[in-house]
Order: sequence, then structure tokens, then C-alpha cells
Amino acid sequence: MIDSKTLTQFNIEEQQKISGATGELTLVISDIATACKAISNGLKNGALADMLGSLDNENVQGETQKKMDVLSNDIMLHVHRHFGHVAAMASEEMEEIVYIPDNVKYGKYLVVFDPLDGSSNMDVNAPLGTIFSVLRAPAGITSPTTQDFLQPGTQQVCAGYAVYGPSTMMVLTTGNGVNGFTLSQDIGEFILTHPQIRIPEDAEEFAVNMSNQRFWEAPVKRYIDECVQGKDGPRGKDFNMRWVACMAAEVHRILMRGGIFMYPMDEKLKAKGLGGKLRLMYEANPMSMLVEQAGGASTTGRERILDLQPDDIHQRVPVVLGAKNEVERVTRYHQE
Ligand code: FDP
Ligand code: ZN
Repeated sequence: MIDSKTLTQFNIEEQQKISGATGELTLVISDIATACKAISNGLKNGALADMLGSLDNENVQGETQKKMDVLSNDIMLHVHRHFGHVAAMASEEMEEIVYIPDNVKYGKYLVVFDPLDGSSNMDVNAPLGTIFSVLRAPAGITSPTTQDFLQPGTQQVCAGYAVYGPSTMMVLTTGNGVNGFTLSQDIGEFILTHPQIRIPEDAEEFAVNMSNQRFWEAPVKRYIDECVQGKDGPRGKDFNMRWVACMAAEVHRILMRGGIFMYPMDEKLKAKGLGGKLRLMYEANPMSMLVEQAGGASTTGRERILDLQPDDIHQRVPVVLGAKNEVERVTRYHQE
């Protein structure tokens, strides 16, 4: 496998294809990869390193922070603060955006991330992830504000995630297809193992938290109900179901073997005044860019996710993504 390209080699080659590229994005991606290696390492020893369980504090979303949430966030902040290739950052774990210290060189990118996605999986030794999105800081801005982050997903220059499963992988796009890299435990490098990933247009596998079924809206109820009826229902084929409770692992499975994933709007979320479960800027947007770049589709059910104009860094949205024909069907059910 080592005769394949490393993530750094791959990104330098990609960068050389773009005239006028300064190499700064390659450096940002390389910092993210460094952080993901450190997070992967932090996860590895689990209970032996006293890394299971929660802390007493809550994050901005009112969720109890796990020890690994805090460590992963610190790692992501540290690499970007230290190496100075970004202008500012925003994280699921922090209410406000984070600035780069004055003594560090300013970069031209904004990085938004969910440092540890699916963190409840930590205590049960199931897969976890890190999700990230890179945006351009508006030209001429040296001190970005929260407003400067609120760009639609179509403006992302890079999107990706790391998934920490039996092996650690990083999957990313810079708008020219989707490529997957596996972390070599031997040489500590991400190696290109999954070039130009494509999602099949049809699917026989769905991922949704079925325990919320009675709270869903009618179009989602109809779609899932038809899948569950299998061969005997209107779809005329059997479906399989998965729920890993980690969006990164869920999207990864879809990129590897197809399917549809959804966290739709429901009555419980509505009652809490939330626009959905998943966060637009550091979950839905980066995953939507990846899925679209791999030939799939992504919507709230009513609108293309990448077209949404964010009004808050921590805004939540309903998400339906994956196999193109299945996502189009869900969209059609919302229109009917
Ligand atoms: P988590 O809160 O554990 O980080 O980020 C939201 C998320 O996980 C997704 O990764 C995952 O798909 C979903 O929540 C799981 O939700 P349920 O608790 O409803 O299973
Ligand atoms: Zn998450």
C-alpha cells in the first residue's frame, strides 16, 4: 500500500493543477490531518487512558461534554492556532468563533468543525468521526467576524471528515471528486486507498433513527414505510437498515457502498424550537458537498442543503442525503 500516494503528495499534485494556487489550502488540510491523527491516537487507548465518560460541563448546544469532546476540540484548535494557516475557526463545542493569536501569521481560510462526531459512541467503543468545512475569509478581512462565516455550503473550498473505526480514514473533496485515505499505522501517514469515490444512484439500505418515527412529517413516514414494506410494497424490493448514531460513520458507509441517510425534522425537535437535529455549518454542509461530489444528492426534503443561507454558526437543519434517486423520491414526496 505504501506505493500509493500520501495525502500530502496528493494535495500538492492537485494544487499544481490550479494556476495561481499558493499552497495555503494544502497546508490547512495538512494541519487538519495532523489533528485527526492526534485524535485517533487519543481514542485508541480508551478506558486505559481514562478517556471514557463525561465532564460536568455542557457545550453551547446544552449537551454534556465527553472527555474526548474536549480533548478533540483542543487538538483542532491547537494545530490551527499554532501553524497559522487560517484566519479564524468555529467549532461545535464553542459558542463564539475563535481567533488566531496576534503573534501568529494570518491565513486566508476559515475552518469550521465538529471535533468529535457521534461522541456517545466513545463509551461503547463504536465508530466516531471529525467533520470539517473550509471557507474563504472575505478578501481584505484580517479579523473575520461571525458574519463572515455565514456563507452557503456552495462556497466551501474543501469539506471532509475523518472516521475512527477499525482503521482511521480521512475522506475529502476540494470540488474535484471525493478521495479516501487510510491512516497507515506503520508510517503515520494517510495513504490514498479510495480514489474517486462514487455513490450508486439507487439504494436498498436506509439509515434513520426509527425510534422517532411517530414524530416525523408525513412525507418521511411514507418513504420509510414503503421501504419497510419491501418486496410486498410499492417499491417491490427489500431494504436493509443501519443506524450507527455517528453521522461521519453513516456518510462513510454511504460513500463506500451506497444507501440513504436521514435525520428529518420531527415534532420533538420542533417543540424544542430547533430547526433539525444536525448542524448546518459543520455537519450538513461538509457532508452534502462530499455526497454531491460523489454523485449523490442532499436536501432538507424541501431545499438543496448547499444553497441554504446560514443565519447562525450553530443553526440546525433536517438532512436527507445519499443515493440520488432515493433522495429525489423523498423530495418528490415532500412536494406531493
Ligand atoms: P452526536 O450528537 O452524538 O454527535 O452530531 C449529531 C449526532 O451525533 C450524529 O452524528 C448522529 O447521526 C446523531 O447525532 C445521532 O442521533 P440519535 O441520538 O438520535 O441517534
Ligand atoms: Zn456531530
